[in-house]
Amino acid sequence: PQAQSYRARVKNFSNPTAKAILETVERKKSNLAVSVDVTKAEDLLSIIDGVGPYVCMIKTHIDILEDFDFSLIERLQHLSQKHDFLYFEDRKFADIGNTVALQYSNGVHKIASWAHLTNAHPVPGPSIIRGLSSVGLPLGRALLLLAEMSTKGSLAVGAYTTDAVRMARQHRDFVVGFIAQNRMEGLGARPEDDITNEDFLILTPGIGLESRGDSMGQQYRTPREAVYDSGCDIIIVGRGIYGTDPKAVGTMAAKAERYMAEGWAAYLERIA
Ligand code: UP6
Repeated sequence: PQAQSYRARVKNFSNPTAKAILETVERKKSNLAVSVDVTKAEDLLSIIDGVGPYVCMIKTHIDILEDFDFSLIERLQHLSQKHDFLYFEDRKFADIGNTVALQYSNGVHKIASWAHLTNAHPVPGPSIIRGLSSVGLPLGRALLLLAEMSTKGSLAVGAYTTDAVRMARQHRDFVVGFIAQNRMEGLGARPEDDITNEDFLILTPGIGLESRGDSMGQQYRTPREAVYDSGCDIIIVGRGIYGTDPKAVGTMAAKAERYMAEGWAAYLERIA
């Protein structure tokens, strides 16, 4: 998959969200997802409107908004149509199947009703996938497992990562890839597993051009390190784009354009 174009990989997936992600990346020539981690709905909307032309995906932490109200969802959906991108709610589910199914469909956020993609920690085992897919699969949604993390001292390494990939392999209709730092195809495959055309989407956070980390354990790589050196598919950039001033939308748009260009150049170099 590292050497195949995004377009050629559409056929490797049965899940409609996975196909839509690859098609959007190809159409917009952007493998950039912007993580908009702000606490005011108006800032969220204005940043999304500013960076929207340069992204294939917007990643949210909807639960950090101080003024969330479900009417916001309609405004978010309007922006995704205007700018042609998908929503990834970075919920990091981590409970038993029954509980995550309720968290995914209910509560004030009703994540499954609007987020095309969400993610889960594999720590509870395969039951977390069954719980989430009972809600998301009929809606055409998709799930990523967190196989690795970008933080210093992460416990998601070695056998944990391998077992995450094995879990995903058993649920390819709904689990379309990973939050990870590296490619995962074939990892931990058993003789009975058919991995000939195995393809996972690798979305990678911990991306920055101007810094190598923060004071709380985050570690950054450049778009080229992630996409060319490690073969990741989509770069996730947060503070590197929205910075410290949530009102400086013009600056953010320029930064998003730069990350998009670097991410795409690294991809073209990779498939060349
Ligand atoms: N995120 C990581 N690392 C992971 C998983 N998720 O940073 O392994 C998420 C964070 C944040 C974003 O929750 O929303 O990606 C990274 O933000 P930043 O670019 O501002 O550091």
